[in-house]
Amino acid sequence: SVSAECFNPAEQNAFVPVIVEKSAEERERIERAVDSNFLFSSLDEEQRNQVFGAMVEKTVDDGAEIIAQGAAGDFFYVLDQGSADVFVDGTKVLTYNDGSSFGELALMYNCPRAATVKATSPCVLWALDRQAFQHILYANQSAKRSKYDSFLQSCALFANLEKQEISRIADVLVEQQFDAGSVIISEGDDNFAAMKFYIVISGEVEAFKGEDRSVVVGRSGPGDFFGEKALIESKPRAASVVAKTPVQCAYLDIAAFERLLGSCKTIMRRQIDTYNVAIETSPPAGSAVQAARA
Ligand code: 1OR
Repeated sequence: SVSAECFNPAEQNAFVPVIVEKSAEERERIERAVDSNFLFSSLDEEQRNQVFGAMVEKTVDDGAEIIAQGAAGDFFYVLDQGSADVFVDGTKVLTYNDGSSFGELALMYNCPRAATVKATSPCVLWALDRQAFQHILYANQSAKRSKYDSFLQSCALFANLEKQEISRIADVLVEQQFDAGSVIISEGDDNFAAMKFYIVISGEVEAFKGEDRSVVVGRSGPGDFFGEKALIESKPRAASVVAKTPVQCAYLDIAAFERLLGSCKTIMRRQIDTYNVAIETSPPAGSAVQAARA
């Protein structure tokens, strides 16, 4: 097993970012590709410029192995155009399409590649080398560990996890704010590659069924989670989830959810089992049942 020790930028020699000139069109393509990506979500403008500057375009043919499980980590990739499959020990576990990113684990934890990623069409990728990744992207990420460790430890869902496992969740979660009234999850959505699992940090969300969103089927508040059902059951979103107040959430993408929360699925399934009962009885606000049926 691999240590959860983070790369510590303070221990490294001064880093001089390399800038590879980009056209406005190229820059726009990178921006679009990383729009919803967890590693880019908390960068300021200068850091974004550094990352975009350091990225190099790579093209690969259909069938090419972009990453080989077990190899040393060299690059982090953002998929600009094309599709790729992910294999762990020879079993296909995930499909990536435009805007997906991968190859962060070996760079974050200095461990061998955890999966093989193989192009299933001609692909255009943006590659960020290890040094730039660690200095710009990950230096920024690791601050979240101290910020979120204790909150996550207080969540009932993670009660059975080791401290190191919780730290790894903190490393990859993304903060997202929602204004009151914004739709976080839409009923019927079946775009699995883009699906997320949410933990409520502050505020309250409500889950609705039906187009007019008149029937409330659940509420979640701080420490509750939602969005697990579609991921666990591989079914479209069963309800819409809307911010009732301004809400601060932390989310994991589907790959991180599968990788890090496998052992929490029993607890989640127990919650899912309560949903059908709760739908008829319209549970009181604040009870834990509710983590939205989505
Ligand atoms: P890496 O640097 O290890 C392979 O290179 C990449 O595949 C890895 O970073 C992730 O970005 C990506 N387990 C491990 N790595 C995965 C997984 C994964 N999915 C994508 N990658 N899964 C867990 C399997 C138990 C699959 C989750 C759906």
